[in-house]
Amino acid sequence: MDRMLTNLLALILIIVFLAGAAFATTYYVAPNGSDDEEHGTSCEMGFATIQYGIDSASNGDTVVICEGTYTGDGNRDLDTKGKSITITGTDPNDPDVVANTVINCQGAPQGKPPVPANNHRGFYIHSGEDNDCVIQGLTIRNGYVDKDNCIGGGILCENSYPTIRKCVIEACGAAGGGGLYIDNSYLEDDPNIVLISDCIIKNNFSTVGTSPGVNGAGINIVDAIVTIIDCTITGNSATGSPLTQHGGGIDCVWSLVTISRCTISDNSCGAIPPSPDCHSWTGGGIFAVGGVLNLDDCIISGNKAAAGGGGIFWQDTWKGNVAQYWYKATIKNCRIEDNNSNNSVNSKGAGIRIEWNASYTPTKLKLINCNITGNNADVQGGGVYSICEDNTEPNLGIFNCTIADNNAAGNPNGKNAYLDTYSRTIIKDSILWCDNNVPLYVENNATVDVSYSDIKGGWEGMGNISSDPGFKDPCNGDYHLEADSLCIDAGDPNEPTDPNIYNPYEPNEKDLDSEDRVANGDCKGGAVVDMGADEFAYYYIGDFDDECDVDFVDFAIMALYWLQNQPLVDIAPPPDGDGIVDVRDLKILCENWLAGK
Ligand SMILES: [Ca+2]
Ligand SMILES: [Ca+2]
Ligand SMILES: [Ca+2]
Ligand SMILES: [Ca+2]
Repeated sequence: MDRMLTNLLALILIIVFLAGAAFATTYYVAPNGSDDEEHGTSCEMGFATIQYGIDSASNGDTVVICEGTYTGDGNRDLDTKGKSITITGTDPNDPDVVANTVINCQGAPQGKPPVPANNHRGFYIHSGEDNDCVIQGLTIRNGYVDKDNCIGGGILCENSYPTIRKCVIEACGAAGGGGLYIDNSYLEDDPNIVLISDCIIKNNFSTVGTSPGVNGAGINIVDAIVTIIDCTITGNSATGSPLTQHGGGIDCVWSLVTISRCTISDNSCGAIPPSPDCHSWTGGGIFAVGGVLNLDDCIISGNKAAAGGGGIFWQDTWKGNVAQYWYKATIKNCRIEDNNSNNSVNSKGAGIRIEWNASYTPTKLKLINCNITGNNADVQGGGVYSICEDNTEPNLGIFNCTIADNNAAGNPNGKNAYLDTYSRTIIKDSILWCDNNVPLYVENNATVDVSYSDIKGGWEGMGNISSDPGFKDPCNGDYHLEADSLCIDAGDPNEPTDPNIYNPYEPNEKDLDSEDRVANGDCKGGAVVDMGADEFAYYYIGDFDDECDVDFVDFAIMALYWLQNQPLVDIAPPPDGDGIVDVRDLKILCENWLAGK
């Protein structure tokens, strides 16, 4: 580009930036402030109420909430009124400051339903706010809503796309979405999403109120596109209704939801007292129906649901506005462990319960690189339970998963995976192992195609073995492979490039530890995928020829490059060397050689 033109463009950009910066105003709200025009200039001279700060602000402005506890009208039921503004604590990166910057809604003072009902939530976002409407660095506590659909105890977000980050939302309640309720009325080709990042959503509740349904105690998502990243969702509970109740941690219906790097733990749903046949008490950690669920790098642990899906319940049946998507789910690099499903005849699938309705095929759920361990169901399928109405094509794919040591009291077989009526499953490069029973059970016209997997007791299919997988320390939850495991380099030699209908692998695939997915673990031949969620890799410094031994051959390779700049053998000083192969590099080589590595 012409240089003068480039300079001109840069100048214009600077002017535009300065103009924007010049007009952006920061308003302050403080516990001992005053709502008048003289105030709002600092934490010492703040407004009294957050709503006054919001009302004073225009697009691009910032409302700083100074440390302290905010109560009463003007400091709850906050309406962002469509503005692209940032509402922030003084230091969202400091958890102590966030903990000291509190919106106490006083709706549910004890973290449970108040008597009489006292309806106040933290924020009501409903005027088409975009991602530049940011709420961050705040603690929102004790919100409660028992009227107008009884949704969104902490935050209610409708038809809007705010960013909520570095917030704590706790001890809030409503029948739907005790912590947050998000309803976007999602429109086709709408690129907007609700973004929730670095938040802690804990000890919220969904309870009966005046609504028969009780769903999504932590977060309830309906007809929306939502991304949840780096959040902890814990201790939330959906109980108390004799009718439907699901989604202790997160409830997703008709939505496109991505959940990454989150911990979803110790959430629960289920009636008190338990009813023997109710089917609705599902999804202690996550309940997802009729949409797209992408779950990666998450820990789903210690959650409970009476009627299956203690960790995760997924169903394709209900049809919503996301009709242009297939109903599908990808659950990748997750640890689904120690979840429970008890006290119901439908206590099936404590780790994950999957239900299919063939009328919406093609539907698919993929489990990739997941550990599913230590889950416990009263009836069937401690780890995985899948059931389908009718179906002819594969719908469940289990790739590179370790499904071990799950329990199901009601059926001695299929404790790890129980595939029921018409379910069509592919299991590949996986380990299904338990101490005393058959880990995989198939009945009622369900089918399974197992290959390159280690199944206790054996299973027909290409490349399958039945050999103790050699887990490192399974009693303490460590399902990594020991160096002598026969699962190492025993997966499909064509993976991960072998095309199949699921195409489960992406470029630069990683295992559950985020280590390279295909590594040469047995020091023979080339790199072959392992069975299970862990890819075992040797790495010996000085083993330049990758045969798992530091020896004379490696010494000879180093000699070849003596006093040269050769990164392959420049191992000193660690980690990246210094551009020359000399006596310091030789010292490390010799140390590892003598150590027998
Ligand atoms: Ca390998
Ligand atoms: Ca690994
Ligand atoms: Ca070597
Ligand atoms: Ca060196």
